[in-house]
Amino acid sequence: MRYSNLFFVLFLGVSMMSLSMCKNKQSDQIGKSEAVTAPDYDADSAFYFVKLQTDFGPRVPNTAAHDSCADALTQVLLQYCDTVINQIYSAKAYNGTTLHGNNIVGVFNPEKEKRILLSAHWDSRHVADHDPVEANRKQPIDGANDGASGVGVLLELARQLAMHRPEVGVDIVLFDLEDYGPEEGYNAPEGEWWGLGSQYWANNPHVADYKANYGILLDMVGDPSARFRYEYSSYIYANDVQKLVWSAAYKLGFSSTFVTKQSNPIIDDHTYINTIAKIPMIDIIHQEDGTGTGFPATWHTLNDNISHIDKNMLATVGKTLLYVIYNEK
Ligand code: AHN
Ligand code: ZN
Repeated sequence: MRYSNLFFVLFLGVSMMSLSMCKNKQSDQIGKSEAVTAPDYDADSAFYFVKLQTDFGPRVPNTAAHDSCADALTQVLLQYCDTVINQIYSAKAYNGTTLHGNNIVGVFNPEKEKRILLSAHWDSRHVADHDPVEANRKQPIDGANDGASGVGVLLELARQLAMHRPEVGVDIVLFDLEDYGPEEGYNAPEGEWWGLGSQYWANNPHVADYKANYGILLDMVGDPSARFRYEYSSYIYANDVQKLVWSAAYKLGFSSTFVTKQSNPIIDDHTYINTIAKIPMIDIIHQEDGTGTGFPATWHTLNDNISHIDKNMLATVGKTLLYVIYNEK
């Protein structure tokens, strides 16, 4: 399964490359100067990269599926990036379990001073503690939206960056151990139990003295009805980045998805990038009123599976990021 997936990725890479070369040739022949500010972003390919992850089943830390998925993600990034680093570490969970983490980092243009940090978490939650069916609440989840969607968007973005090199440096950091926080009702000891992987990276970046101009975190970007608001802690730490990204979305016609309305602050991986690494980072996260959790109805349930992923929403977010990246000089 994994090898056939890999061949599909390779095939997709080669076929898309030749497609885009044909396109350039054709526009030369017509002789018109197209105002192309960003290359194409392929919705089907982004969806493929989400399914590549969920096909392993839940990617819960300390399981074989988790480790196999790490290998697959590393292989994909190795095809597209200049350098790939696996940052291996351990962290203590709220319940005393020692978790084995792997932050996967793909680097474009390592020599460039000006850099953009792009992130999502690739682990999936160990318990469906918000499932409507009580009997399901100890089951692990696929995390198609919560985890895999953001990673899928970034993998397709990496494929595009390999075909059309950006002028700035780009670091894709796929955080592990984001979603192993205490389950609903658990009396956890005092501590920062979410975002263990980003806390580790913020204290131990993949290169010494790492700097980026700004960062963008993706979390739950695959629901067909996703809406992204000005999440309040991003607003406090990185409102300029929000404005930059939201105005890119507006230019592309995505103003009904990226809305300029403030919403509640979230503790997520960007929290530690802002507070520990001191890199201004926003969270593009789907928040929703009326579900009782502040998040979409599938959040931390068994319903967070591939059947609720919309490839066009993945492309909306991916195109917005590409626009931002290609407009940096
Ligand atoms: C808290 O619930 C404290 N943070 C949510 C972060 C998260 C979990 N994002 C996805 N899953
Ligand atoms: Zn989660």
